[in-house]
Order: sequence, then structure tokens, then C-alpha cells
Amino acid sequence: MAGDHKGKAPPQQPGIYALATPAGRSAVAVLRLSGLGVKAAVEALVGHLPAPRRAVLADLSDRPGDGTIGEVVDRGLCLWFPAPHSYTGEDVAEFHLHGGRATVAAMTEMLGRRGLRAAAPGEFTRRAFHNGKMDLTQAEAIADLVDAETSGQRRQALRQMEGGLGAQFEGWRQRLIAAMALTEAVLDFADEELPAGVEERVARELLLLRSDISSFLGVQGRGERLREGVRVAILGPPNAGKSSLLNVLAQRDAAIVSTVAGTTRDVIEVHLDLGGVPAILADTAGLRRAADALEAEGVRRATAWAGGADLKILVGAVGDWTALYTPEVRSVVSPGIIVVGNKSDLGPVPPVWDGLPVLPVSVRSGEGLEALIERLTDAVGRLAGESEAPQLTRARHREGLFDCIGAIDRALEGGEAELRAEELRIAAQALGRLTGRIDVEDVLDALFRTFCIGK
Ligand SMILES: Nc1nc2c(ncn2[C@@H]2O[C@H](COP(=O)(O)OP(=O)(O)O)[C@@H](O)[C@H]2O)c(=O)[nH]1
Ligand SMILES: [Mg+2]
Repeated sequence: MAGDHKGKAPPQQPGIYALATPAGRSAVAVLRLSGLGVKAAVEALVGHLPAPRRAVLADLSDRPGDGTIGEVVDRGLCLWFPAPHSYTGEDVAEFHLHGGRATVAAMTEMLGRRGLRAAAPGEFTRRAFHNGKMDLTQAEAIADLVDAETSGQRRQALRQMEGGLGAQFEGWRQRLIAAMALTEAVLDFADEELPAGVEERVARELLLLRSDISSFLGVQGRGERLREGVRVAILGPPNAGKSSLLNVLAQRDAAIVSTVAGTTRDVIEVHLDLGGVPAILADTAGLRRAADALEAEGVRRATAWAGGADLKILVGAVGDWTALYTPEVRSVVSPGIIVVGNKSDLGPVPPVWDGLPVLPVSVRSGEGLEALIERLTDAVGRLAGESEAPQLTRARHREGLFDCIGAIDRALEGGEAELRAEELRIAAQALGRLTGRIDVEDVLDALFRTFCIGK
């Protein structure tokens, strides 16, 4: 359990090693070691134990302990991080080798002979978590940082790694535990004189806590969108230029463009970086009354994707403006939709459609594209913009908070003090699972499986 060993050196687990750099040929390969046998391996390979946290350059060769010295495998750097002042909290060492396959293979073979084994994905971070080096939200942030593709994602992961989100959850949990203690006091001292108004005080505090958590949930969704990407649907009648628009925005030919109406059947997704925010842009089948079953399926998929989208772009085209006035098109319109009048090279674009301003664009000439990208970046930023305050970044966090609120509500409904105390315990557990303070093995398995080996 996290935090069990804070202060004293934790017992070390069997030694593991892994490349911290990608496998294959490279200038430098970093081999990371943790756990039992690491100290002996460093002494054997370097010839002595280096000063902690200082890089030493050494001829690396095995010294089996019988006085002999094996062949030099590489001349590389070694860093020694004795427990508990290391990433995992165990004895850790790093070898910076020349990044050849044979070099790395010779090193790992030597380590294998010394009883170390290859690490499983996320095993280093898992040990760090178990040794109280970080809470679960911070471990999640490390996974997110490794996966971050845009600047916004990177900064959000970095902030979460600093522990703000975990501290927020833990603060609420402490308040719940205090309320639980008071409720239990009512139980224990039922026959005696209790200070007046204890139950009222607990109820007041619970209402306050409930409103803090729900207002936190209310402004959320942004952090998750920033982590996972804002979903943007390109919608409109056939032949309006939806696929062409996706292609220019993606700067590649992801979707087939054709004068034949109904060419796009499946939803095609491309990933974009809009001002640091990741966006998943989807091209969809043209919305009209379908001519056949295949097209009908395309329209169904388009409408379904639109239903789950965070943002919609409706594309109409000069010369075929009436195609926008169909029940199929109207059914996908919702507040915040961006209306684009494409093919402005062919003629004037109507300034409004259904009371909404129309952005004139020509995918062919490039007119209006910059303004559209600006509009999109702005809208996406409002949906998933960064914030200095801690943010929920995973569905797991949101679900945990809902569980917590549900239990608080049940406690507030009144009834036996015993039952109320039990609900508060459930509420506190829901928060404890978020930071990893209690039984989280299943959460751990799911999280660390997504790590790369060597992290
Ligand atoms: N004149 C003109 N033609 C365009 C423009 N954008 C797309 N097209 C053409 O319109 C046709 C339909 O385009 P496509 O992207 O397949 O439309 P979709 O059915 O909405 O996906 C193709 O022949 C495109 O070359 C534009 O801005 N101006
Ligand atoms: Mg198309």
C-alpha cells in the first residue's frame, strides 16, 4: 500500500532491469536497474560503488568474485542511486551505454546471470507507488507525460505529476474522515452527554463538502478532453466539400474526395494539434435521405458520431445551399455549431443560415481557411483549455467522485447513525481509491499495463 514505508527504507523486491530508451540501434542506450542485487551488480561491473547520484565513466566488465575480470563489454557511464533516494525507493542504477544491440544484449545477459530479470511494463513506477514515492494520480500523470503529444497535454500531465489533483482528493477524504469520526462519537457516547448540535455540524459539513465536489465536477470534462482529444465532427450534405475540408485541415489525403455524392460512408478520423489542444477531427457521410442501405448506414454512423462530438462543423456549398434545409441536416444542429459556406470561389456565400453566421470558405482557393482554423482553435481551447487548478483527467476520477457524492447523499438522508457512518466510510473509500490509499490492485493492474517497459 502506498505510503507504508515512508521514512524508512522499504524492503527491496527482486532485481529488475529494462532499457529506459527505445530498443534498437541508437547513440546511447540507458539501462535502468532496481531492487535486490543492483548494488552487487554495480560493484561488479564498475569495480567499485560510485558516489551516489554522480556519473562515473567506467570500463564495464563482469567481476564474478573469484578475482578474475571478464572482458570489457563497453565503456559507459554509471549512476548509482542508493535506497531510498531513488525513483522507485529501492537501490537503483543507470548505465548509459553505446546503443548497439550487442552491447545491450551483453549487459542484460550479465545481469541475468546475477539474478536480475527483465522488468514488466510500468514495474519501476509501480514500485515507486508502492514505496510511497507518489500517489496514483501522479503515477497516471507519468503515463500521460510519456504519451503527451501536444504542449497542452504535456503541461497538464506535469501539473498533475506535481500532486495537485491527489492533494485535492486527499483533502476531501480528510474532511470525510473527520465527519465520520464525529458520527461514530455519537454512536459510542449515545447514552452520555454530547456537546449540543454535533449531528447538525456533521450535516452542515457534509453539505458543504458535497457542494465543493459537485462544483468541481461541474466545471470538469476539460481535463479529460485535453488528455483524450476534443471530438470535432464535420457534417453536412453530400458534395459540400467535407472530405476536402478534412484533408486540408489534416494536410494530407486522409479522406477520398469525389464529385460522386455519397462517396464517404465510414467515419474517418484524423488527429490535429490546435494551439496545444489535441483534436480528433471526423469526416462523415453526407446527410440526406439515403438512396440505399449502405448509404443509410453511413448516415447513421455520421449522426451517431455527431451525437458524441464536443464540437460540430456544418458544411454547406455555394450552388447547393438548399441541401442544408433537410430534416437529416437539421437533426444534427446543436448550440455552438460552426457553419461553413464552402466553395466561395463559385459565388457569394449567404451570410446567415438558420439564424447562425456563416463563415465563407473555399477549400479550393484557400479563402477563409485561416479564419476557420482560428475559430476552431478558439472553440477547442474553450472546451479543453488549460487551467492552473487541478483537473480531472480520467473517467476513473469522475466515477470515483460520483460514487463519493452518492454515499454522502445517502448519509444525509438520515437514518441510524450506524448506517450513516457506514455510508461515510464508503464515500471516503471512493476518494481513497483515487489516490491509491486503499485496495487498488485492480486499478493498478489496469494502469501499469499501459506503461512502457522501463518506466
Ligand atoms: N469549386 C470548389 N469545389 C470544391 C471545393 N471544395 C471541394 N470541392 C469539390 O467538391 C466535390 C465534393 O468534394 P468532397 O470533399 O468529396 O465533398 P463531401 O461529399 O462533402 O465529402 C469534389 O469534386 C471537390 O473537388 C471548393 O472550395 N470549391
Ligand atoms: Mg466525403
